[in-house]
Amino acid sequence: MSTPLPLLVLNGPNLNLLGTREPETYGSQTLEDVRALTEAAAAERRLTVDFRQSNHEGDLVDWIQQARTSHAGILINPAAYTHTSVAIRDALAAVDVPIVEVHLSNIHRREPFRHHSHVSAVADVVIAGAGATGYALGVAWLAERLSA
Ligand code: CA2
Repeated sequence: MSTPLPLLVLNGPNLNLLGTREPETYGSQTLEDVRALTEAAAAERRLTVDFRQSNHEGDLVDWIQQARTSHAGILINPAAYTHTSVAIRDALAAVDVPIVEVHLSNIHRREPFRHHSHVSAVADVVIAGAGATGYALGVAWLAERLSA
């Protein structure tokens, strides 16, 4: 049997600062902690993860485009680009793999400018408010979808 393609896990701007500020909103885990729990959730299901973070919209667009041929599914926390980026939305719409949008916080319980996501309309699944566990939940859904 051939090795399955990895899952692409993308993290948008400022998520590299996780664990350093605003623990009441984003939890106290660092992005490295989130990487570890995401990799563990994937490994339990015999999948691997390609975990990346960028503060630059173009990097995220390039990586999404590349995933068309190199990854089995995408889990993305677009961070602030959730609410602003038509470019990320369009890139995701052009990829024919399952897509999970994840947010650490419940964006609908926060400021009105966070209530709209450009990404949700092109995501298969949206998870918000489960903290870092949302990444593991997203991996579980992707694994189930890919095995179907
Ligand atoms: O809840 C989420 O996961 C968000 O995607 C996080 C974004 C925010 O703009 C979205 O509305 C919701 C912010 C990520 C920045 O995270 C920081 C963590 C610690 C210190 C500073 C920023």
